[in-house]
Formats: sequence, structure tokens, C-alpha cells
Amino acid sequence: MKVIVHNALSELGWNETFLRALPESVNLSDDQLVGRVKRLDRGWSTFLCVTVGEITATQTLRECRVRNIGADVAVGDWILVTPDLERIVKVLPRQSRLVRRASSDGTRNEAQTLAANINFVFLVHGLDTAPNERRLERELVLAFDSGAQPVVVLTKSDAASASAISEAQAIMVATSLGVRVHVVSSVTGDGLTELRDYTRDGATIAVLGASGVGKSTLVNALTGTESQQTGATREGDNKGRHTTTAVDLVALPTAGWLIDTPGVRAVSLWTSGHGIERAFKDIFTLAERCKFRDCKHGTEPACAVQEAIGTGALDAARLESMGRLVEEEAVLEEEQARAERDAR
Ligand SMILES: Nc1nc2c(ncn2[C@@H]2O[C@H](COP(=O)(O)OP(=O)(O)O)[C@@H](O)[C@H]2O)c(=O)[nH]1
Ligand SMILES: [Mg+2]
Ligand SMILES: [Zn+2]
Repeated sequence: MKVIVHNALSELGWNETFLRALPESVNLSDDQLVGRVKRLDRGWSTFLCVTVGEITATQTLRECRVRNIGADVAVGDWILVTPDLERIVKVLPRQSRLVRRASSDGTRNEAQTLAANINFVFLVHGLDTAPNERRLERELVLAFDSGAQPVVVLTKSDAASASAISEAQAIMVATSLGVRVHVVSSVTGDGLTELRDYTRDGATIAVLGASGVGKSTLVNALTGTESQQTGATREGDNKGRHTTTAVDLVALPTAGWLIDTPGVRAVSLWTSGHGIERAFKDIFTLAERCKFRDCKHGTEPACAVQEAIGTGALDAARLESMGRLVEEEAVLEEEQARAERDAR
């Protein structure tokens, strides 16, 4: 099977890897539907699709709905659906996924996939408040773990003085170690052109950040629509709202896709690959020069990390922050191991 590169499906993010995952599906037939989940509400998945037989042809996408009973689906997932729209046959293997812990109160040990098959994660922070590097560190771990590429977006530049912007920018650049940091304003449009560069070629971008930082306004500014509701909610109000507007795959004029995630007070880690190592690669690099292999960077002699703190090369708060995330991950891994044992 050959894929025509510029058809509606590839603009939706379809690629050869998804195509190869199809023949492994049971009972594949030409009239089944293959599509991408655009929105989830109360047990239903809305998805953009074509039939299997139409995959290689240039075509227009249809919007359909299917119940997602028994299927673990997230916005951005590619799914195979029966011709009668009765059920989801298969969720194609995810090429990346932004996952967080469903609740941070420690009572529920469950993962929540915020977005699937994403290429970039925009980590949005507002310049109208003091830079929060601790939160950014946590978001970077989450983003690196997703398999997508993080990009830091400092928005509301119109609401901050030039000196406040450069100060915040310096802090966030130092925190994100080589990850690109953009300064933008959704109101004046400053900096948006650079962000649009990420959206080409059917790329999908998840937009992550605290409530009120300006995510939805940014999505609207990039798409030139008012698809996302903005400003209306405060954090405390989130409970009573229904989840229909929570997550949505929104089309960009430049053939890319945005997923606006609900604002979360605190993002909790799920498990991870190497998110912590990547987000704190400065500390991991230093640690290679510690005398002891299992150095905890506390009171051990010849600790390169403590030496760096001593010379001012490393902020002690950053080491503490990493320690908290490592601890959180260890607790989570323990819980998961226990849950696995209990299930046996
Ligand atoms: N001055 C200014 N205000 C903004 C900007 N972006 C968002 N806002 C305001 O910040 C508030 C929260 O924005 P919203 O997009 O709803 O935040 P979200 O919770 O992250 O989706 C709203 O009152 C917006 O009008 C911006 O670039 N400049
Ligand atoms: Mg919003
Ligand atoms: Zn050490």
C-alpha cells in the first residue's frame, strides 16, 4: 500500500507507522472506518474519519460518533471502528502520550491520558505573574515522558514590562536547559508567527499549563477562531462544569492540530521513562563526577552537585525540586507494584 502524502488523512497526522499497525487488526475490512478522536464527551468519541478502503486516496474527512465503552481512548487517538458505528475495534498504538495521574490526592492510583499522538507540548506560563520555575520543571518531566518535544511559551507579554519579561525569560531559559522558550501575546499577536512554525505538516500540539495562564486564548489566536471558551472559569469552579469542553482537537489553518488541555492546579506525575533525567540533565551530568556512584548529594564527601551549589553554579532549590519529583515517582512506582501484586 502506498500513502499519498498530501491527502486529508496525512494532514490529520496519519503516517506509515499507523498504517502498518492496521493489518494486525482483527477482521480488517474496506468498509471499516479509520479516524482520529477529536472530542470525548460522556461516553462518546467524536472522530474524523475515512473508510479503510479510502486511506490511500485523496478524500474528505467525515465526522462521526461512536460509543467508547470498554475502549481506553484519548483525544488524538487513531481508532478503527465498525462500519455501522457500533463499536471501536481497535485503538492504534500511541506514538506519544501525555499522561498524568488522575488525581493528586493520593487516593486514586489511575492514569489519565490528556492527549495522544502529539508532536509538541506547549508549556504555557503567563507573564502577568511571577515566573514559576518549579511548576515548569514538573511540566518538563511530564512533557519529556510523553515522547513529544516540549516548547515553553511565555504569554501575555502585553501585560508585563520589558524588564519583567526579560527577567522571567532568563529564569525560564535557565530552567528549561535548551528547550526553546517563546515570548508571545495572544492579544497583540506578538511572537505567534514563530509558534505557527510548529504547526505545519499535520503536527499535533498539546497545550498544557495552569488554569488562567492563557491557553485557550492562545489556541483561539493561533486558529483564528473562538472555538475555546476563555476566562470564564476560575480554578474553584472546575468541579461543577461538564467535561464536554475540556479537551478538543482543534484544526489550524496551517494544517496542524491543537489540543487544549483543561487547566490543572497541580500536574501529578504518572510514571516515566526518562523525563526526570532529561528535565534535570544538568544535575545528572554533575552527578557523574560525584565520588560515590549512589551519592544522594546530601552530606557525602566529594559531591559534585553540592560543590556546584557552593559555587553558585546550581540553585539549591532546583536540587530540592528534583528530589521531590524523584520521591513522588518512587512512591508511585511502589503503589503500582503493589497494585500489580494485589491483582495477581
Ligand atoms: N493581556 C493579556 N491577557 C490574556 C492573554 N491571553 C489570555 N489572557 C487573559 O487571561 C485570562 C485567562 O485566559 P484563558 O485563555 O481562559 O486561560 P486558560 O485557563 O489557560 O485557558 C483571560 O481573561 C484572558 O483574556 C494575553 O496574551 N494578554
Ligand atoms: Mg482554558
Ligand atoms: Zn553527589
